[in-house]
Amino acid sequence: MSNQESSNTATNKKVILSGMQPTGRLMIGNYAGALRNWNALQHTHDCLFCVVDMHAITVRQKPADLRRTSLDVAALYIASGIDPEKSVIFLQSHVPQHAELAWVLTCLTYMGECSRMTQFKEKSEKHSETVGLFTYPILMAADILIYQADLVPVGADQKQHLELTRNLAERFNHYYSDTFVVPDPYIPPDGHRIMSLQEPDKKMSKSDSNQKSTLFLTDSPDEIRNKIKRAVTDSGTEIRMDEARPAVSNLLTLYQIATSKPMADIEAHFAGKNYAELKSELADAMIALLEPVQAEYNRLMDDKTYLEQILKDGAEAARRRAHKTLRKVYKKTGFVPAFS
Ligand code: ATP
Ligand code: LTN
Repeated sequence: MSNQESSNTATNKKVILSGMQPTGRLMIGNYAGALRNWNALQHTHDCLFCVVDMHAITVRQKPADLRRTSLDVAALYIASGIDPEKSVIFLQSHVPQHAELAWVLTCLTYMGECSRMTQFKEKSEKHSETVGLFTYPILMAADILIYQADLVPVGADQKQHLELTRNLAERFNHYYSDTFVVPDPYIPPDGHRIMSLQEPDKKMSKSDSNQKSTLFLTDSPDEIRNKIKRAVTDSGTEIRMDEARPAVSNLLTLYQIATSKPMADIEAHFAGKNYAELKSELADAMIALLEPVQAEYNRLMDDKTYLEQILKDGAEAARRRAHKTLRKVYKKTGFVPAFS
């Protein structure tokens, strides 16, 4: 449990921090596994959502792509319902305190703690084994601890990083004195894992090289219809959830995301129908789900000044909060305050 109470004494709400990497266009898995829950949480919690562009460069990025995708991700946060009046939305690189805290935490982290991270092992097989990839989880810990977050909504693959974050917070608190809230992971009760449309035993990913595998939030109705039509199916004809038939189960899960209906009703609806009918109805439902998101996204991209203002205000609010924590940390560490 937390060593300290939630830092937001003004609102008495628990603080939530989460983020996504701008490593590609957002897709339906990001919506189902994260954005939908962030949306719900912002009504009851004090939420900060960042676009973690500094994490994205742990894997080589083309500068023009990174610039475009970072704004794209921010616009899609807002278009899918994250309300800038309720939540703080910002780009990680606009708040230098993340990197500054990360350095202090780096000096408290043992080599073994980073080298046992499974995501590091997986990513360093596919990409250059840089020190940035190695210390990635320490920057993530800084993202969280700098805002004294109580809860961190993440997918199961991030639990190990959260564990390190907790250990670092406890280590700092123990060595210096109580400073950080020790955050808990928040694994959503109805978390859905969306699988690739082409290889249903692999998770859908925004950076998959095969674009047919992924339903992007900005895909046109034709693209959505075509990708769903070409999605692989399993043997057998029955349309119901079945662990042994990941392809049909994935299509049904997507239908549930798009319609918010209970799975039992969905299975009853498709009883006796065929794959073509399922795919056609799923495409209709997905197009209807994404239509308002895309309309809002297009509006935001057409008027960049509004988006830029939100990110400017978000970064200012985030910097104010981050500065408070960093000042305490520097003082406790023994750094001489800057002379004015
Ligand atoms: P990359 O392809 O760059 O590894 P990704 O698309 O797999 O990225 P992340 O940026 O790692 O996704 O994740 C952002 C958020 O979206 C996380 O909270 C993660 O749990 C969620 N998420 C990602 N992919 C899926 C998926 N297929 N199903 C459900 N949730 C997902
Ligand atoms: N590692 C996370 C992205 C991320 C994050 C964070 C999530 C970076 N910093 C802080 C929650 C809180 C990912 O790859 N999904």
